[in-house]
Amino acid sequence: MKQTYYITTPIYYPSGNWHIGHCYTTVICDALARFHKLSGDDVFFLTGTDEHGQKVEKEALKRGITPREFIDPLVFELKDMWRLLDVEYDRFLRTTDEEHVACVQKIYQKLYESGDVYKSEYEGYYCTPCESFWTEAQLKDGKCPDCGREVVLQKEESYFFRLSKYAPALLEHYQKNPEFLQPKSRVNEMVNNFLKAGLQDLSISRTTVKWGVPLPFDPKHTAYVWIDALSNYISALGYGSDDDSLFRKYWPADLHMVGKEIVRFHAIIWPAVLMALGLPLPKQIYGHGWLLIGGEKLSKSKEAERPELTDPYELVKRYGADAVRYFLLREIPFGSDGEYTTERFLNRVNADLANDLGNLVSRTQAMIAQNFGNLPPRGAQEGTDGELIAVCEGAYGKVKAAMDALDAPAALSAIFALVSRANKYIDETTPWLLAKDPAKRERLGAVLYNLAEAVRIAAILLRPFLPRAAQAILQSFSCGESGFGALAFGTLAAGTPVTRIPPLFPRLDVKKELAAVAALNAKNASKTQSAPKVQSAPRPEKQEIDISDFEKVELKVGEVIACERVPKADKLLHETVRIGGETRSIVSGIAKYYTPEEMVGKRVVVVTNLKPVTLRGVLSEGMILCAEDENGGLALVSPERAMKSGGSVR
Ligand code: ME8
Repeated sequence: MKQTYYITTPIYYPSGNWHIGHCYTTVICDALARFHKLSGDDVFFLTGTDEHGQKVEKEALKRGITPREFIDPLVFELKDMWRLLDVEYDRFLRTTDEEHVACVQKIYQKLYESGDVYKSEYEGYYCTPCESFWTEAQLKDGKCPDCGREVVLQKEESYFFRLSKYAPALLEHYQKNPEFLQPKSRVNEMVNNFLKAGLQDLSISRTTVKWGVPLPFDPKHTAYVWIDALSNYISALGYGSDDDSLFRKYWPADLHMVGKEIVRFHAIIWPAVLMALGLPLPKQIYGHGWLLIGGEKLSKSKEAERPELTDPYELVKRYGADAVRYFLLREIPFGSDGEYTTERFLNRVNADLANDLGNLVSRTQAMIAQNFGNLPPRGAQEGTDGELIAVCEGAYGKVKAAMDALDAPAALSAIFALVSRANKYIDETTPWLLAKDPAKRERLGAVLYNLAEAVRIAAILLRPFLPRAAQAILQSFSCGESGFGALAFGTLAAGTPVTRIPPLFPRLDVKKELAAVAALNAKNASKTQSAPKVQSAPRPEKQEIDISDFEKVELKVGEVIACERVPKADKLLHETVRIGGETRSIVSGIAKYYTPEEMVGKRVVVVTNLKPVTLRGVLSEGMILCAEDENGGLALVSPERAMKSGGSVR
């Protein structure tokens, strides 16, 4: 029976300092979502951005721009990162989305009316990077016990949530639902350090932070950013809105996947809020470990001290999305921390992807092409054929059991056991010798058929993890769309066209790569380490014009660096355009004439001083010029020679 599966990542702070550690949560969720989709489940995979709060307000102020100007380019950059990594979410929620803001207000109103929220005064410490409150007793050496950074003493009027009231019910929920929080090691901390020690009521509004959701019953207060953020898991489904069909269909969530440092918010505060709203709790919260460098949590601020390649854009550019996904999904023992080094990454890619998988695919295809052209007939079983077939047939059960336990490394290990068995089968059957003896042609055909099936089955199983490589392999066996329904050994028919593909993962020269990475890091070291990659430059005050004032129009050359379709708007594309030193979000009505993939990399002419507008909820800060034919067909206007982005058009 088709089951619903609702999976969420945390929503990301628009910091811009993305590193490979950030990709971990979302890549795992993407693999899980793809696995469930291929299993026939009705999946809703949610991710997004956590855009309000003091941290963003301060960063924008520092740059002399509005919070919105600060976050918009970063949000597009994050979306671009997910696109590069082949993350296929069903919804990207921004906490600045109108529906989310309305939902947060409804939640506050409901809690206020039920008596779970009261006004008092907050006096205590606040950690801005973590956006969390602490008492003096909770501090570690006077610093934030979570991140070790400075805290500030805060005293202000605030609304409080009666968190203390929910401690007994939460404790009971933990006792009755051992699967609620995983891995088990995280339960002790929550139960012993927090629940049994007794909970304090939680300050849930700020008067000193303006960049937030105003409380409906007292608008000089804004919502505490963690309550705002956690609410995304239900606001994304339309909770409290006129159309809550998604909420009724998908809630409670099957899985909130989060990093271990934010388990406390998800496993105590969020369930208490849900209880107060009278809503069912998520079925499971999983607190995964961290990617470490030198035993410490990988973070961008320490990059200068740790000369490793941690930039996801650079990693994907050099080694491809599948290699990055594979490392994250295979190398880190699930639930625990795992060390990251560039060398470890390169060795893993070489050993498993270039050697084991890559060689198996290319040897199998080359031998079929050289000896038969198309796929030979299956033939009779002999020797170790039965062993290979048994491994192929048993692999799905192992992968499924591992994925049900959320253990991606175990799932990949089962698939690569199949790959290894197939490589061993080549050594056992020595097809290159069979090829020399015309009397053995039938046996050669049978061996190659068995290998082709092993490769095809491995590729289907790899689809959630290495979507690109899996697709390329399956297409080369003329079965690009195969899902889990096509796993039976013997599915491929004799005569199926088999095309050879270029090496999927060319072998990397580790020494050369490490030297290139060192050179790259040295080049970047001169730049400010903590500066976001894409920054909204403070825009000079400009007179905004209407299109009729054409003479005053400012035109510039831009480069499209990312592009996606605007959901539920079949004419619109949403481009991220680099114009000199700044990045803009632009919506254009050209979806009928260009695909998002075609747009990326195009040099275009942009009207840069047009009044910004929001189209279908997406900010448009300019207009891309097009030529129109007599039938209304559109073609982009581009400089005739390669011109630098940012150059003016006169
Ligand atoms: O926490 N290893 O957002 P965020 C593994 N906005 N995972 C890591 C990591 C590392 N070195 N560094 C970061 C927030 N992450 C809040 C969430 S949800 C209602 C609000 C993971 O941008 C981190 O554990 O700081 C988290 O899961 C994700 O990146 C986003 O972190």
